[in-house]
Amino acid sequence: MKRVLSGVQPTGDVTIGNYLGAIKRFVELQETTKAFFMIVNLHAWTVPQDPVVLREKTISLAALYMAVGLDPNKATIFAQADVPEHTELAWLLQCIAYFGELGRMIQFKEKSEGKQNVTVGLYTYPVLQAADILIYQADQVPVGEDQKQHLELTRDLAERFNSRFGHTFTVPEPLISEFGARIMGLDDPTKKMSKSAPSPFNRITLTDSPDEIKTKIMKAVTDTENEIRYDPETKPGISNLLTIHSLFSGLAVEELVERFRGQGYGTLKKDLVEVVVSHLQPIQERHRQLLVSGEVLDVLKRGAERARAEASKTLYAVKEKMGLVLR
Ligand code: AQP
Repeated sequence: MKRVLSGVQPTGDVTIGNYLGAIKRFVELQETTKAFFMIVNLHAWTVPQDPVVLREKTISLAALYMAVGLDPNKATIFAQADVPEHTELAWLLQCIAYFGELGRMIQFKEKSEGKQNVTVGLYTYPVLQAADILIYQADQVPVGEDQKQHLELTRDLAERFNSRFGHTFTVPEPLISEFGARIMGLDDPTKKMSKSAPSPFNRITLTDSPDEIKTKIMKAVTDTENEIRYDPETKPGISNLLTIHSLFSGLAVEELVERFRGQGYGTLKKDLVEVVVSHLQPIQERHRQLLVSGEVLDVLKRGAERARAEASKTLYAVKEKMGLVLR
């Protein structure tokens, strides 16, 4: 059975970009693979966090995983900081990673641009991400397009380690959808939708109320024409709305273009509001129930135990090859 690993940072409210690009696919993958889905709360610390909020968001994200359909009996659901083997392996991988290759990471450049006191953690976190993946011998990693470069680094590190020390790691493949791997910001459809974009009008979150969803979609930036057509180059706003509609409604983009032919952007937007609200409402209801049930901490505890049992096997093999096992 193939192994799959992925994660989401508890750094704000999960967006429909995170959902459509990654989490929605986790639910399908848990049926056919040995799956590990984590909440990457150590990665969150690459930028400043409020500890109380971070703890709350971590639990809320675990509840959201379950609310969208992840089943702790099928997939291992855990928090990254509960499995210390990740950071130990990350250190060892840092000792084979090159300074220059980390400096080329686009996310590092984007997140550090114009900032003072950029942390070493922001620079080295792609190596921790590599450790997260390699420690479970993952074959596949379902991610959005923004993570492609980090996955390349993970593959390079795995291959470098294997060629220096003998076969140890599975070299993972990214699983990036052909469609919807990059949901764009509603306020600026030339940039990706993001949890941490400064304006709340950039994103729809999975916990937004129907009114918030309506306001954000109706305000979404489009263009000065009035033709509904899919063309991400010249019509990024409308193309993004069509993409979101298609992924939520299950209707093909061509079908939607046909259905809204000759109608204004307002009609498409109103229909999209209904589609998104009706998809998110049951998830939000289940999310609320899970948060009051107290079940989540238990799931994370059991998940961490299962994850540690797997992770410690790989870590032992690595330490043995590197001359670090003494007894
Ligand atoms: N806009 C997007 N479209 C499709 N997929 C996306 N992902 C992120 N944004 C989009 C995918 O969501 C997963 C979880 O992302 P993450 O929490 O690890 O952090 P990120 O990639 O940096 O996403 P954000 O939303 O931009 O978070 P912040 O603002 O905290 O940095 C990943 O698989 C990602 O590809």
